[in-house]
Amino acid sequence: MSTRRKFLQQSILGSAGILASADTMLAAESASAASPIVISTWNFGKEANGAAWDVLEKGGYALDAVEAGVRVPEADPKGNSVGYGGLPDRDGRVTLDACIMDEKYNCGSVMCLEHVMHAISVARLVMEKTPHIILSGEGAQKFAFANGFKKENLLTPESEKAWKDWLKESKYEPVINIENQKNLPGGPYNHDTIGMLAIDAKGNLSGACTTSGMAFKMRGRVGDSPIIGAGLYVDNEIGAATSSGVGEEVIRIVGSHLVVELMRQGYTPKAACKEAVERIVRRNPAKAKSIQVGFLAINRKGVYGAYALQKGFTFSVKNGREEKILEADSKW
Ligand code: SD4
Repeated sequence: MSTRRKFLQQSILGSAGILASADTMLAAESASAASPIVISTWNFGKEANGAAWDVLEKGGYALDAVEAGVRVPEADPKGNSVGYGGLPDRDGRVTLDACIMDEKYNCGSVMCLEHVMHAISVARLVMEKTPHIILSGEGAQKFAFANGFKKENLLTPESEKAWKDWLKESKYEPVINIENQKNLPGGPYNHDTIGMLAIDAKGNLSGACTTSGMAFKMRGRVGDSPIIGAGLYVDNEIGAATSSGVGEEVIRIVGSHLVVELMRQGYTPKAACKEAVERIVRRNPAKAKSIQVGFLAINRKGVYGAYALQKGFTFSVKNGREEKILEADSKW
């Protein structure tokens, strides 16, 4: 089939909304690798992508784009799974996990960071200003304050109320697709971790991932999101991947790195995400049925794809031609 015919066919499928089930080929088929694109997890990625796009469309750097993008949900008190307004741990403390990675394997991460809204920007500073990759807890906070970050209270009255309600039974049962649970604070704005991947006009990739982690986790618990290779991985030669869902299951399989390595072996982004999900299922099918994990990936040509354990894992896409929210295919 000629490239033009393929592109037309793809456009028709796209306008009929059928693209969600396929690896999306628009960027690969219709433009060179020098077409900026940004993709991110969940519906709230749409607004975040807008901020990233402001950087990308001016020819800006993918790393600046992903940092600017994920700062949007970090600052939104209505979202209860990222940054300000995030649901606390079982001791009532909001603790943030975040990491960032550029096109040269440079990376930075903060774990269990308290009282600082923009964990992603602290992670970037760890990458750029220290000889280390990860700072955690008190040390991460000290570093943030020393670099001019303000001390802030991240626990909103809504999240505090949800925690107090939770304390009555104190049962730890992670909720699948928390964004669909209308009984939690924030109404339609409940969402999970944001993982964002971008390609800039030079064809370079970067990624960022930031979260308040699983609601009502044990004090000190760290999920996949700030762990390079688990919640996020970027290899400029191949592509990038990120994840959302129950972090423990993602860490076990070093999920995002696995997805990138599968793409290196020739898997399409969606097929790579699917294989990572299947690995979680093979380990413990019963457990896999009761939780959500979703992977989102892009290759260096701009082809992207996603796959999840359960229905309802959405992701947002923006490039020079379109802006949309898609639902990933899923195992169940
Ligand atoms: C974690 N992966 O802390 C994060 C939370 C998340 O959907 O993405 N929830 O395990």
